[in-house]
Amino acid sequence: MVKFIHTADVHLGREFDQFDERGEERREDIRLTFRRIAGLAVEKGIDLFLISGDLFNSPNPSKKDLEFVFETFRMLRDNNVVIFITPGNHDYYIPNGIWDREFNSLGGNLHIFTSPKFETIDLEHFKVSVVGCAYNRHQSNFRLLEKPELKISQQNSILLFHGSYEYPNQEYQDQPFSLEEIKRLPFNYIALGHYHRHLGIFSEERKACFYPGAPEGLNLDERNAGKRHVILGEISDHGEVNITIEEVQRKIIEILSIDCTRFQEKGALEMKIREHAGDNKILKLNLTGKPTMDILETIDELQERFSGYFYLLKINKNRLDTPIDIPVDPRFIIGRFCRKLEDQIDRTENEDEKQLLKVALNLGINAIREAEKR
Ligand SMILES: [Mn+2]
Repeated sequence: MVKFIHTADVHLGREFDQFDERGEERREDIRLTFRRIAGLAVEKGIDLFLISGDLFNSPNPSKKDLEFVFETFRMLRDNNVVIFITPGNHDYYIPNGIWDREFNSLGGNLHIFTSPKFETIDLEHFKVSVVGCAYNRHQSNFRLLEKPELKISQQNSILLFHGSYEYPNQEYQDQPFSLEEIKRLPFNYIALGHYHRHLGIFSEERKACFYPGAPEGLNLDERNAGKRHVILGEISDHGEVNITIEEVQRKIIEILSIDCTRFQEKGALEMKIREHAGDNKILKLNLTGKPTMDILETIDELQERFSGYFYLLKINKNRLDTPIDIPVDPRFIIGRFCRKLEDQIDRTENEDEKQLLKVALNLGINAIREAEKR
């Protein structure tokens, strides 16, 4: 029997532009989560540690991240864990780059697939052949899994691959493959990387294929939202595969849309936001719909009032429509302003421009009201 753990898309050294002043903390989060995954491997008595690409965010990671990974790998080696890595499209292989230089002293406990052609490592002791290849950025559209040349001499086998599974609303097109192509491969387990969303492609008695997903959410979008996982697996000597999935994240990203049209007064809107609060929560809040004038006025304060309820709160007001009870009385500046902008919005055909004018109208309303209070 062989036991493995599978991760991918850790993206150590990620820039985290969307996370404001929290960027450095998020970089530390992914380090700690990666270490947690390594700790889990030791705790569970894992034999093989599989990394299916994009361990680093770039082919030239910082010294700090390199040292961190080296330390983690050394800890794994000292616990008899064998590590397999395929470079991905972010940390792609460069001759004499990090994959050639940095990890040599780990010896036989670490295998990096540096060739764009499939390479096989036989582990007779575990009755398993481990196959992998480096992501080939010079031929990223090539369908490597269409007619792969594979050498498998052991009874059981594992493939590591960094590429894009084609399914409706697919996200990327790097080293693409179809369900048909991947289903006819002979492996007991296929360890995929590239998609940040966790995705099980198939899980049968003797064959399983998974994307673990990024172990921490990396962008403020649906693909990176929700709980994050690693995959733990076992292959028996007879080839039966057993998979379990473990949650590993430190922070959870949530993307929430609130339609302000539903709320008559601000208390109800605030209650709705509070329902989603959490110390480890990164909330991206998209406000939509037609607010009342009163709600529009309080929206500017929401960021400040609710920041403390979340690890990070990002409010997007740019999708809001114009208020329901918009003032149009021409005796007042605000009425004339609103009429003028509404006229322009009506006349504009381009949707982006329309939305921009709505943002301008909403900002203008609050600015004028603020000025009138003084
Ligand atoms: Mn990738």
